[in-house]
Amino acid sequence: SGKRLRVLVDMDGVLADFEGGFLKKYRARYPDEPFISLDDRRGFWVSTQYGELRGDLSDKAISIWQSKDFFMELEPLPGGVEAVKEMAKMDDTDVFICTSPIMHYKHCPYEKYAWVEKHLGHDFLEQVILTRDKTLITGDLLIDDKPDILGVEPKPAWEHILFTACHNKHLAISASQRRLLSWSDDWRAILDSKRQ
Ligand code: BVP
Repeated sequence: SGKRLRVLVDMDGVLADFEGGFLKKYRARYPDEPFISLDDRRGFWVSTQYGELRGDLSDKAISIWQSKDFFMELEPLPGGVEAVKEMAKMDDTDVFICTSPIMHYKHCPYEKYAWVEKHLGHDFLEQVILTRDKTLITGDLLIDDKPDILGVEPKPAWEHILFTACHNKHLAISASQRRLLSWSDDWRAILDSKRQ
């Protein structure tokens, strides 16, 4: 035994189905506009790929996640809530949800807290970190679907574990980087590999 293990878990694309929720609401709101199937998604930024499809679709995409109830109504990704609950009960383990709210702040920060309360319980609100710069947060692991996590700290404390998502599954990753393919993958072994 050594010091406690600190695990940072991203929310959108790791615990909450941002991509699925986006596509469903985009198609409902803009039924006559082209869309990108989840299979054809490339690149972290949905708005960028929609803008490449047609210039005006970037703003239409952005309008979806800026809308009331978008973040609140995201479905949990399979096994994520259960994994986080199990992690939080493990000896010598602290788990935090580390998520970047959008800058259109009317609904998103509130709804992220409400989502955590609904799916993980009121007490879990103690574990929520909202930050636009994850490099400032110290931890042993950061489980996140964004391939490049950059900020003002050039040497973040955490090891980034790339959580597989529709937009990153085709990416070649460096020899040193590790992936978690889904919550059915062996996340316990990744945690154990960081314990002293
Ligand atoms: O809350 C999500 C939505 C937003 O960025 C946040 C990513 O947070 P993390 O997963 O890194 O914690 N977002 C915004 C855009 C475009 C904005 Br213009 C996007 O295309 N995709 C996206 O996820």
